[in-house]
Amino acid sequence: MENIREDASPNNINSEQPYRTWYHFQPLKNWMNDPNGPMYYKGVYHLFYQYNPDAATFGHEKMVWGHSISNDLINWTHLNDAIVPTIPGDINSCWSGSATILPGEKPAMLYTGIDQNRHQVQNLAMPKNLSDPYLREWEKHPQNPLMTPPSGVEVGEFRDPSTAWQGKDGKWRVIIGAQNGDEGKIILYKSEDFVKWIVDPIPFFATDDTGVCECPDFFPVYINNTNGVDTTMENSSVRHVLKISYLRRRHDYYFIGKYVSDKEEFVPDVKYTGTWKELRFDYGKVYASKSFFDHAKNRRILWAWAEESDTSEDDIQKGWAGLQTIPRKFWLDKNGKQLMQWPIEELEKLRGKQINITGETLQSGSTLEVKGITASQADVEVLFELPNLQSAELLEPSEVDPQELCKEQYASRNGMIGPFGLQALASKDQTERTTISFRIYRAGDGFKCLMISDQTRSSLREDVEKTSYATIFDIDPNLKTISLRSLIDRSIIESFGDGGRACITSRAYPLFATDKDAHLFVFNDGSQSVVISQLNAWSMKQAQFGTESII
Ligand code: DQQ
Repeated sequence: MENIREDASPNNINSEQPYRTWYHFQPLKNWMNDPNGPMYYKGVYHLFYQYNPDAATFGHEKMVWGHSISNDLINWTHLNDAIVPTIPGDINSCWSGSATILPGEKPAMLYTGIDQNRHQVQNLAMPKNLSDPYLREWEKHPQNPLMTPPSGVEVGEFRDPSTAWQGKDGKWRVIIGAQNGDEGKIILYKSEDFVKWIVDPIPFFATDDTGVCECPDFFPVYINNTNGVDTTMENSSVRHVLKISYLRRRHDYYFIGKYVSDKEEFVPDVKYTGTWKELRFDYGKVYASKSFFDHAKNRRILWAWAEESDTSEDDIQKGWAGLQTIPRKFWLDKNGKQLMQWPIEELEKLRGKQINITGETLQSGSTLEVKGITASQADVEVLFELPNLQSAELLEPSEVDPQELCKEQYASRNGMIGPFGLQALASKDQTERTTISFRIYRAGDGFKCLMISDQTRSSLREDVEKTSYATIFDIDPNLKTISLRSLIDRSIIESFGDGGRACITSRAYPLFATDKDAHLFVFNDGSQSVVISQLNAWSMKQAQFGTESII
């Protein structure tokens, strides 16, 4: 890209910053949270994000939209902030929102403003110059705000417009997260011209006892096809997905269901239960995710904010806080019951030196070091060959909250098949390590796999949060192998189990296992041996992060 300076890249910063990442998206400094308005426009990918330009902490009065561009979603150029408080309708902050590409390839950003009364309202911003593929300048619509809190919605809990879509009647629809008391709501608005919006009196979706629904995302996914599809598609070849970020739980949940625009109705296949059984994109530390349809490559891509787990004082000292996950392609599983995810293929361009291990048996209690790569920045894919599943221990009761299974009473018992997996960001003596493991159970008539990212020994520092994360999923009784891929990047580990069926992102801040002192191990603590059918691990090169020179 022209006019790009690389001298301000984080590459220089990294040597003194063991937790600053090499290939995950982050601004040069300060606080970042939600991804906003990701899109592809005239050959360029755009990512906007919630940003505090002044500090490494959330800016209560001055959040703006940071803006970066890329050719490949991996190497980025940071531009000037795109949307900043300037009008009464956003003078106290520009909060999250989404991009819609209007006919004639015109991007339109609906975003939440915190207005002069500290009420939450929805505004529209459009690019000043459509012939600039970088969309450097944005202007706000003179009629802003276009939506103010409707009745039955708290004035301070009405936010995060989704990407809009057109119903069969040609009218635009958009959903907005809201709250009334304990009830979480998703409010639907309709418009003919994208400026005058009429509220639908019946909430599009509502959940009791959840509190505010943040960052709703609503889009179709193909049945039996991994390609993505434009947000407006509505026919028998697709199902619909509604994603909600529930603030009280700090997790993103999604519902698969049927959408009928004539009736303004979304009927989820499974109702919200508020239990551990809810579907989630990621069972680890991510929040406020947002997807977009990448029409250049016909795929739907998910971005999500990976929050810090260290203290606010640490963030101030580091000078930054917040990462974005590696963009993930996702699609509906063949079973129609869940989404599958995989890091975008472009990431593989950063793969450097490769190590391969084939056909190695891991006896009970054994650990094998994966040597020869930069273990603090790596991409690891392992395929484990499983013993006969009948030898797995029985899970009783067969339905247990996987978070419970991480606790001492279960975890201290070594299993028959597993735990086995990876120890990442580990010190040589393994006293520090983040353990990503599988454990197989017989449960009822079938089999289940428990996937855990165990953070309890992730750092010898005492002042960082070390919550472990877990999920459990059904596996085929004839399953012979199971795969694990982990993207390790200094203070973040994104793990994808069983080809993207289960994902867990964790943050780790090792005291000793940093840079050249970080190690990677494969291990098996189950009574039965497992075989490393194939392991490939790559050192990861740094992604390029530049800033645009002032023109
Ligand atoms: N973050 C934004 C809000 C949104 C929340 C403010 C979710 O718009 O609800 O930075 O993390």
